[in-house]
Amino acid sequence: VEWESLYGNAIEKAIKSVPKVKGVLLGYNTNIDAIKYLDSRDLEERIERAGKEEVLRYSEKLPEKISSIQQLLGSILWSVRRGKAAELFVESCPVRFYMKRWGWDELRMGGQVGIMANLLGGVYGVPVIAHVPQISRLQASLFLDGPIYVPKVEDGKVKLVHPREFQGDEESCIHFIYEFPKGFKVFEFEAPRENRFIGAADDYNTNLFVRDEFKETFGEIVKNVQLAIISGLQALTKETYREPMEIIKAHLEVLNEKGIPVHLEFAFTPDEFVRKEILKILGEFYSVGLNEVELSSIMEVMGERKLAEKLLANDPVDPIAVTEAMLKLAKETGVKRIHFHTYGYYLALTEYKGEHVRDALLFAALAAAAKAMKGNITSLEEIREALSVPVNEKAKQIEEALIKEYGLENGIAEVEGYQLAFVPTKIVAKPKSTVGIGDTISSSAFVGEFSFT
Ligand code: 8BR
Repeated sequence: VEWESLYGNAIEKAIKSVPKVKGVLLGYNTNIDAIKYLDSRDLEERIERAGKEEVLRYSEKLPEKISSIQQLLGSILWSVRRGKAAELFVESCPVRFYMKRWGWDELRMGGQVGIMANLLGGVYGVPVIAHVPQISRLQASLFLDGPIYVPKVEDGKVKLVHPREFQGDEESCIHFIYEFPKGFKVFEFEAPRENRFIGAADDYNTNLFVRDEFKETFGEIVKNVQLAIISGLQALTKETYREPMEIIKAHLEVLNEKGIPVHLEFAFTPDEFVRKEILKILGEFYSVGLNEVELSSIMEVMGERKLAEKLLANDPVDPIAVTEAMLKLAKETGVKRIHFHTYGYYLALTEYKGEHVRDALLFAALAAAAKAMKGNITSLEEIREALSVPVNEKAKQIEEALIKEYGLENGIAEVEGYQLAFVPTKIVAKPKSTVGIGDTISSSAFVGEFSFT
């Protein structure tokens, strides 16, 4: 297959069609990411001051949540010692204040809704209506210019305004991200690889708080959109899922009644119980986006142990196992479109047929490569530059396997009545950043595909 020429066509098509999409609803998670690059001397001094013995204890075993400075510093040290990522809720206000005073080196838009709003609205020029649980000045300042809106209710009427125009004096939901490089030294410890610890000073996204505007005037708000993307369910637990799940179901009902396709961006959901609950409502969604870890975690709660293991056993991920898992998921839930992405290739299993599905994946792969290259994309046209990134060599064996198993042709096959679309991706050798690439891939493919029909 001439992938390069298919790539060229896909981006030209996207530049023409994507800006014509009339509106996308984005729910529910938006926060502020505050990134702090750790300094060993500073961290050691803080640990000494807080009491080394107690801090070291928490670096052996993570607390469930953070209620003291010793727990905060111990949890950071836990991550450093293992080179592992971890995220904990910061419950205590004095600890939140301590973190704020400690400061940050960089502020970034966080939460899938925030990231997608800036990409779709700020970069692609597609009007978006975003759910922003708390609109503080800091939060509002992280939204790009462009057709990005939040609903504001005045005298019982909904108006759509840019988050900065909302002039909310609400809380800041800050996720403090403490980053360290490989070899980072604290006392006698040394980080085996680079990673981060996240302390979430955020009472809203962690429980999937839904604003009154969205509860009371949802029918009104969705009059302005053709598509919807939902995310943020990953934060829920067995204890907190009940109320938000009811709200989501009600929203899905309204969206489905109006014939608005809804995509679920499935991020890794640690609580197995919640994963099962999500599985129960997946059929109400038109589409779902996930990676290999997420697909494997779903197979696990579906009782497909072997398949779950297979999905994580090979690098690159075995595409036959992925297809089997997607078929199981589609048949079990009735979801019409499953978009799988992994390092090196993407697959889409759809109930319907057409090359536009594959072309949207190609557009998404270019957007991902452009983002990896630049850290941030500033225009749809700029994505063209990613055409220069070579197509992943390792994807050849993946394509071969799919040709042999399913008779794939030009990246498309028919499998048990579904269409399977495959694309090899472009991999940037030295990425500037990989934060938010998954969200870029999923939202670009979903909105792109819709614009191509
Ligand atoms: P998740 O965080 O949802 O797994 O999304 C990350 C995705 O980013 C991967 O599936 C992979 O396709 C893509 N990606 C990564 Br990671 N590094 C990349 C790179 N250097 N160039 C292009 N895509 C990349």
